[in-house]
Amino acid sequence: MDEKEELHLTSQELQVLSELDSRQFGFLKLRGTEHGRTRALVLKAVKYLEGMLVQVKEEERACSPGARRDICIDPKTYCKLGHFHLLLEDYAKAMSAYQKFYALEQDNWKDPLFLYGLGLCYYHYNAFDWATKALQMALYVSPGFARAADAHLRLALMFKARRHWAVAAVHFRRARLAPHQDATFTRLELSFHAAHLLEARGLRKAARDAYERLLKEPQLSCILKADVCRQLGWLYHRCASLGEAAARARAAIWCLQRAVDAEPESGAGLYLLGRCFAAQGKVHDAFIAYRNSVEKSEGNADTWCSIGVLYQQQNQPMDALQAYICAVQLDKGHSAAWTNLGSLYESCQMPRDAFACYTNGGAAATAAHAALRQRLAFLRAHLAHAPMPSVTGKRRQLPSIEEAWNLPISAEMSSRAPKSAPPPYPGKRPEEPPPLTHHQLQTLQYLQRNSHNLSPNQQALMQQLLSQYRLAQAARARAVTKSEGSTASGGDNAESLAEDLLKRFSSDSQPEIKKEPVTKMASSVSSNEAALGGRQPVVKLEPLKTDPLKPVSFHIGMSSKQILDACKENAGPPTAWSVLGAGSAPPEPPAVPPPRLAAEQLAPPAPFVYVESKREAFSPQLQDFCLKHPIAVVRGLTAALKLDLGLFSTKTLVEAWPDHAVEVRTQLMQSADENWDSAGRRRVWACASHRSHTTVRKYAQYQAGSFQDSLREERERGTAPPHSAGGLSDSDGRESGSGPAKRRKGARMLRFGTNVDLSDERKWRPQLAELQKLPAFARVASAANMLSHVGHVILGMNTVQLYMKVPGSRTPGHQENNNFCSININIGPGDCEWFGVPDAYWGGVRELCDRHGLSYLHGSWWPDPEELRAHGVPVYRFTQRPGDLVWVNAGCVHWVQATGWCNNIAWNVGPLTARQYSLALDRYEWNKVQNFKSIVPMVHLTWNLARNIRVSDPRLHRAMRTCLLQTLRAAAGTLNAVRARGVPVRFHGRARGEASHYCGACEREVWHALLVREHERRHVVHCLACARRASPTLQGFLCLEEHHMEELAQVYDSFTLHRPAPAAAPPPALPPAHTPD
Ligand SMILES: O=C(O)CCC(=O)C(=O)O
Repeated sequence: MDEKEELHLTSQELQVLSELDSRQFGFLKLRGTEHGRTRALVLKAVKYLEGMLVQVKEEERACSPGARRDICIDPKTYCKLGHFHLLLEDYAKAMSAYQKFYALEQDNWKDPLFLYGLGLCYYHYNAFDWATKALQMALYVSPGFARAADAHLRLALMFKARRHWAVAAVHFRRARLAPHQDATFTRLELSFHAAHLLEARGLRKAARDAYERLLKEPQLSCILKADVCRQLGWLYHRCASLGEAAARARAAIWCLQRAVDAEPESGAGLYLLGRCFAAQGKVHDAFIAYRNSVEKSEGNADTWCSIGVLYQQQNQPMDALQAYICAVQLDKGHSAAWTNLGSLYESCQMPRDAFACYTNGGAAATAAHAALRQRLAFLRAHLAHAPMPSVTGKRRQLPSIEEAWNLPISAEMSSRAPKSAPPPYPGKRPEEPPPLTHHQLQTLQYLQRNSHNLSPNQQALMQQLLSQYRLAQAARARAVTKSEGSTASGGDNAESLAEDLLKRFSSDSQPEIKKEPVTKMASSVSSNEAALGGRQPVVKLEPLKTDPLKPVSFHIGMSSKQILDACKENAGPPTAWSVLGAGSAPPEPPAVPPPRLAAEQLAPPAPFVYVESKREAFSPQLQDFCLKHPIAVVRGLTAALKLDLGLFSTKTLVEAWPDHAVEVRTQLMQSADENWDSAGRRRVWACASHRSHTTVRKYAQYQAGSFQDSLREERERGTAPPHSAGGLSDSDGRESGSGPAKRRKGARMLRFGTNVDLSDERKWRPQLAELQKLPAFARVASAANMLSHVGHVILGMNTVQLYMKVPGSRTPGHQENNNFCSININIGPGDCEWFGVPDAYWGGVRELCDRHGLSYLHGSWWPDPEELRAHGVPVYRFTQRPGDLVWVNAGCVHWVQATGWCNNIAWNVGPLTARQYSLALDRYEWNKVQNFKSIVPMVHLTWNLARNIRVSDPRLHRAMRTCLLQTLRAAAGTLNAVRARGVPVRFHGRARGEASHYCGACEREVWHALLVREHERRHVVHCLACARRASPTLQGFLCLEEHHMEELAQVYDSFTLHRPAPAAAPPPALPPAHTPD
């Protein structure tokens, strides 16, 4: 057939192709036979597009520079090509096409179909960081994305694999909330993943209950039932907390046998069954299970390793050796098999080989195994003086490790079945080259042992046998690679399932295709059909559906009438409603800014100011000083204002409200600039703590008891109490002598009483009244504090929180919610030690969190200041004494540890500055990308600020007016969409002090049009995107309007730049700043 004719695309074909993109991935499986026609069409389209691209390139090459070209490539062509390759599961080509689109199209970040496709490619290649970024961006630009369920599930699995439990849970929840018909997985599969998350987090009873609930589901597929039974059986086997040993053993075997029955072709269940039998001493049953497992999935190093263990226990060292060799040949990094081999050699008095095997086990084996480290050290010393084995002339019980490695395995083992048990190796595969016979093997073994002393004929025979053996081995290895994928779930690690599932999720076991797109008659497509060689833009396959409405460009100079009139025509797509302005991409964590800082700049002295009088306390210079620095210590202020800090002492609190709730964090006691894992072995950033609750009275008893204990201990040691200065204060009281040895022996836990809510004005009137004495910029509530304009309580932000501490109590690293500033006063009597990183470097901190496998927003981390400095990130470090106020400026990353016994009080403030507002809004957007709830409703706040204040700073005015314009547009656009679907719209209004609303699905702020639907007898608010995803026609939704449009229009129009009268002469200056002693 003529090439041109072959590549002719009909209008029907174009119509079908126009509907294909990354969204069909997982639904339309073109690899199967079922969709042969569509596959042929997609292949044809790929050929067509590639032909076009080649032609363009050739023309370009032929053209003189600057000459007019008849044909141009629309970047979208590459994107479309990427989608086609993705659907054909040609990931390398898809990736390359998407990368090309990325490079050519500046606004690539606005295209959710591209981002989703790119994310799927990265996911396929296990590039989790990139996949996460692409999928997060797809959901950011299109929260109602049709494939949100799949995107959330993949994000959840990736976060689970990275041990970011909290974020994984958020994504599982969101995947569950997405409409089921949009997903390539079933609800039960999702429940299984969520149950496994519980298991991985160590919540074993909850995991067991969740698995058992799943087993009661009548709709459970066989594959899922096998997964659940396998996981549950193994859980019973591993976890002593799940009951008495014999009952657990029975339950484990029962579950694993059900797993095998449900999925007889999988080796994983059989392997675990073997492990359980072996643990119960049922050697025969264990061998049968292992053998069956090997038959199903020969290439599993875990199984061979366990077989080795069993042989070793049966005193069959040669068989054990060969099984271990099988394991390490399959997985050269299998540290358990190497370690077992080492101990096998030791038991046969072959220390040199033992040493080699232990060493091959690698750092992973020795790091987790103190006895092994000792053994290695011993062997190293011993071998240095030991004679070579050839010198001793002793008969060896086993071949050396080199010999064993080169020796054939399987057939050798076939003649050495454990007594009364069938051999655990697979039979010969017909397609494999014949393995050596037993006699040939023995000959080869003999020749190898005597290789230094062979005649030329013998040499030739050895080479021939060796090459035959290697061919057979290679064939076996090929068969192994083809056989079932990893059965990592066999390991002791509860998280191992994640990787296994990740693979499965992206491989052949996807649910079947739901539908093939129907070939419709083209209605909108033009009659001139595309043909290869036509002089036309290459976007022919792409935009059949374009927005018929003329796009309006909105700007802050427009009046509300102009905006609302324009919105009647076309409010634009929701992607254009960003509060940062249409076309603005969301912020990204900044790289560490140049230039590289010198050593002294990396450890700057903390900005410090001493306030001596009330006048200084109220001077504008004090506020300016604070606003100028990322973090600052203000000493003397509370004394100058005669603040009665005793009102916040433990004694007063107990007298006032003894039963008041206290959240407790149980933490490991450590020195402030170090953070060790719970075993005291490694320095880490992960800052683990266990959460519980108590009362003020009980915590007070603990706090006092802890102090008394410390006094007693010090008396017994005959030294002065370390925390005695100034009552309980200890300015330099870092824990001494914290080497690993001391840590392991003396690891102590402590309890930190945190987030004590002092918001209730009826309960805490005297305390809250006392804080009114502070200057306005530091007060909990003031007209100059943005957070006072929210109009409702945001606990801990525009209300006071109290922290009750014993030495070592830690507040891990963080920026304040939405980058607001914070005020913290140490009530005493002890000190606190603070660390701070300026806002500009927060991206550097986040980068290191990532490297440590920690989630910056959801995780709990305690940075190592030296590591930060080595990364070019400056770190402040200072002591906060009783009475000191610490000012944390917008975006400053900080972490705090008590050195003595003390209480602290803290709250947030928002100075009315452009910097504060922009940082808050930037974080508001970044939180959306990261699926993290912004607890400051920035849109609601912006409108209230516009109602309440006059702004004279042009930067602040522009940023706020942009937000007002964009949200007015969003309000009008949402109402258009709602009305077009016939949804009833009712005025609801806002009650005084009413909390802001958030979408029940995506947790974004819903400011004006609340789409409400009843769910489980509760009315749940949705944003437009999530409502549309739940029901494209918005059926069952009601729209509640929070404001009158006329009022919004009036607020918007009145929000003009204020031009103040010239400033009066400045008041006297503060004394110069010092560094704290
Ligand atoms: O006193 C504490 O531990 C809490 C410190 C803190 O993070 C703050 O006040 O912003």
